[in-house]
Amino acid sequence: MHNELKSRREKFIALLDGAAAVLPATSHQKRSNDTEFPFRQCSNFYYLTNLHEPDAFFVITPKGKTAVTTLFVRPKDPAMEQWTGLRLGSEKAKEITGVDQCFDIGDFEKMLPELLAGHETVAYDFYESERIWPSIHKALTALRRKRNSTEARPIKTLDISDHIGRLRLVKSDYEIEQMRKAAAITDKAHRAAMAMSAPGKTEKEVHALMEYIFLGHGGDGNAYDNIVATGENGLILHYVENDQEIKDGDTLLIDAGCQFNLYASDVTRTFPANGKFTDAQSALYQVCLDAQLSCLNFAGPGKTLKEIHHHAVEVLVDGMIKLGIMKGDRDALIKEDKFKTYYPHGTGHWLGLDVHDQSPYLNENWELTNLEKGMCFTIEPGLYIPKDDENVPAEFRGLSVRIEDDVVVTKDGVENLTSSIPKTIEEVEAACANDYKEYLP
Ligand SMILES: [Mn+2]
Repeated sequence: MHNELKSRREKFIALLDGAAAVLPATSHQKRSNDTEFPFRQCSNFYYLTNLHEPDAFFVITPKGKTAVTTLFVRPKDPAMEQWTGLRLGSEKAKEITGVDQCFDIGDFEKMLPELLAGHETVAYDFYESERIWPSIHKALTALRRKRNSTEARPIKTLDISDHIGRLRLVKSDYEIEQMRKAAAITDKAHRAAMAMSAPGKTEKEVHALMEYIFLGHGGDGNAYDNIVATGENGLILHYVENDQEIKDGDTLLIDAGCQFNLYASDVTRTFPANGKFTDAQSALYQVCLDAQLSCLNFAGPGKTLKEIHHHAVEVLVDGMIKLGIMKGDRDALIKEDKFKTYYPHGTGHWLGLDVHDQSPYLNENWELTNLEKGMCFTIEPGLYIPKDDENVPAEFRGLSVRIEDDVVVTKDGVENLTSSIPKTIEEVEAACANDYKEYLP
């Protein structure tokens, strides 16, 4: 892991161009009164340190071609540890991260001015401003008071959000391995959901089953709030209540992925509650599947997410015209955004430590990012037919379908990391007939 971290830091330092960088860890977030949400480390901090400690800071101060790496963590405190769990302490944290030096967090504000001195620019993620700026401001004020100092002090700021986002966009072999492990657990959870769901069961039971599988097979839990949507709930794109009963004749749209070592998987499948699609459901499903498979073929180095989206829209609109859901000329329907009634979202997003990974969709020259080997993203076309849309044949009203896989760009295409999860109509119906206990830990 040290070599992996070293290589990440070296690439990051090259982007800093001499600027001193300050990165905060996450703190616990209040849930209610004196309880907290489970701790989840800030992805950027984790990317450069591999540390799960809350309330820590990481400072990188370039000196010529190299840089000094300094970490600040909470001190060992047996009394506090009895209540809130073990702390690493500076010695252990230094060992795990391989940084040059590690101090107690209490020294952070005291030492920050001397770390920043000699640098013209201080770099941080502007999206973390609230947590990091107060400390930087204090350090700059302290440096400013040294009026006779001949040493440079920061007079510029640099937003590292896009820099680190683009760095994180291209995954190392180690990272792809973590994403494969997340995908393998997600496979079990979706298979179990297909097998266990039945009329009379509830969304909540399916949600709980998937959580059990994520955790029981060694994952961190879910990578984002599970969407377990039966029937018309599938029309709500971010439905997370998951509290309704499953009814005969409905489909379930499940968008849920396991997080493994903080790496996300993000998978959607749609399947019939009673194990058999109706004719209308399978016709609509097949249109979405055709678009998804076609995008998997189409994607590869040099393409952009926008081109993949356009490709998906073409296949979806063709299919909808065939089913009588849309009428008119395909190109005109696309040009006038008419398809957005039935397909309102994009076809994919970057994937990694964050389920919507941090990189912008534009490169350093503000042009659309061309796909490169090692980039990970999702391919997730969907169709959502409003229940009261009288322009649409009655049998399709209220139906929804989304099919989503996670891919990594290879030298001549993409590899589907979640290809093992049942997807064709035959595969899905067969998976619905299985025994969910097969997938339990
Ligand atoms: Mn997604």
